[in-house]
Amino acid sequence: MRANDGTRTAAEVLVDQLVIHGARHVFCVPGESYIAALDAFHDRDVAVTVCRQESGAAIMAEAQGKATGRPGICFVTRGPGATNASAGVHIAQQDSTPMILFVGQISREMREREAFQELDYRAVFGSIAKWATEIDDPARIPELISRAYYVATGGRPGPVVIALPEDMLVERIAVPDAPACEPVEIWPGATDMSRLQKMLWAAERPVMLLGGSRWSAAACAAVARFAERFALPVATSFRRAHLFDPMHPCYAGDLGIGPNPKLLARVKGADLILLAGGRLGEMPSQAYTLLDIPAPRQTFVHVYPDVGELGRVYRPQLAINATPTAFAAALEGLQPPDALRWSDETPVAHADFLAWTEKPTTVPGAVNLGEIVAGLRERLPPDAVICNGAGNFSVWVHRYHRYRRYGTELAPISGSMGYGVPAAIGMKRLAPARTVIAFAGDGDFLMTGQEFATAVQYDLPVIIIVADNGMYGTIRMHQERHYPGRVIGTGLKNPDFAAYARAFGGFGATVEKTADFFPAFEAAQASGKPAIIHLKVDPEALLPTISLSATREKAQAGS
Ligand SMILES: Cc1ncc(C[n+]2csc(CCOP(=O)(O)OP(=O)(O)O)c2C)c(N)n1
Ligand SMILES: [Mg+2]
Repeated sequence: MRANDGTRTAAEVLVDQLVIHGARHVFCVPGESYIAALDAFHDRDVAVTVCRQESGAAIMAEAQGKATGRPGICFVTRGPGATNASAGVHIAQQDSTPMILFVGQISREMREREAFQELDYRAVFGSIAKWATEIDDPARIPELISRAYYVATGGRPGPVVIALPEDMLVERIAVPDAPACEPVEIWPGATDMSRLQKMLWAAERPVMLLGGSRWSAAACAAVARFAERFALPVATSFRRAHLFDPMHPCYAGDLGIGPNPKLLARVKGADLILLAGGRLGEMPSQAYTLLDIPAPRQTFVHVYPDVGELGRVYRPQLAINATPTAFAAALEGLQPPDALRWSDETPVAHADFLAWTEKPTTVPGAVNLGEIVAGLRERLPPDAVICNGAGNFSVWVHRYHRYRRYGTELAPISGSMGYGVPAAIGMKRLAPARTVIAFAGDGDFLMTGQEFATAVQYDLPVIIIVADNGMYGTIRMHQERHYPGRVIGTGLKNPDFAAYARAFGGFGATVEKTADFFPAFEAAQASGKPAIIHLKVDPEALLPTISLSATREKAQAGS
């Protein structure tokens, strides 16, 4: 109950700041260390989602941050709560997602004795968060929460970790609120844009690559108009395919894991690369082999919202420090040259993409994940959100799904297993009317599968498709490549995932043939419950392009 004397507890001040800055959701696992903050949510218009493990809670918050561009909020307890949540913090860091993790902390007077679950959060999160701090003085809560929002959303977004001493949270204070944070746009200069125009006018074979965060539906639409006016082939970076409509005639494909070799050749052969928003990290650069480091052979234009990234790996001819949203708006002012020398090539690039993704390859076994993903294209609304974690199963998802709208892809750039299930739950909590699907591997699913209970608890009918091949397939693949036939530590004995779903109060179905998937999917939708569809996938179906035995034989033959 709040007092009427103009004072608030520190916990109340904290929760009021979150509301002012726009937080409407919080994901948590409770702990006695921050029970005063939990209580302060009691009378506020914020949906609190209680989770089963802190990694799930942190990933749900990260997924909301990814989906909205505003910090996802997570509360966990000290020590083990914080270390469990670190999984989500690392994802937010690598994926450039705004997020704030609040950690209950021991009382101030016990510090430095290694009290129960005591950790130094500045030290623990120092290298994986954008900023880690502890609030000692309740009077500074408005200032520090405002700063946390600016840090999490500004420049290249990322996670902030804030420790809250238990005794601090119950202190009473009279302090004014801070105004709401307005994320800072960084506009490209007129000189930058005219230099870019000149470079495009001089180009013969330009390619645009899109990646990173800080986009919006409007920015993606502006880029699509720019691409159209310049007839520019556009590719998307690893797990950022939703930034450009794949059916747009300028779309050249997805630079992810196992990309279309024709796309790689096109990027290598380009004379100008315009990289907007992304970092061209290890995955999209194919282990840093795509461009020369530090000086790409191509004319390289890098647009990024953090100067620290410009020139860090690739030395750009033109570096533009700008947010993707501002840069996309500025593109409207560029004029195409009279003759678009590359315009005959753009339809070829798009045709290469269509040919690569149109018809799934045949794979060993009765369940073809490619056909399932491709079959869902026709059945899903264009705003359906597709989530996934990490594993070879995701190669089929990224190759055959068509992310038609901005914000329809929630996938870990950081390659963190266990991402898809909590991401789907976080997304469904945010947008209950949208269709939300998670693809998971058998290994991937059980890293955070207990959050299925959270989906049931909050009545969130997500559909989780588990591709069960009885192994940590990706690692088995690397094993067969490097140590053919020497299988160790990669086999899995799995539960009946459909029965698991039913035991939690959800819908479950098992699919052993591709054709049985679609009726099972319809039944899952009709059930109105959170659902798991257990796909029995043949372990021989290692990748769309190669079987398990062929991988082994190739390695044994030394090729
Ligand atoms: C949290 C985490 N732990 C370990 C890994 C290393 N890893 C990458 S893929 C993979 C196996 C994935 O297995 P599964 O989910 O069954 O998918 P599959 O490859 O079999 O399709 C592992 C262990 C990782 N990426 N993330
Ligand atoms: Mg597997």
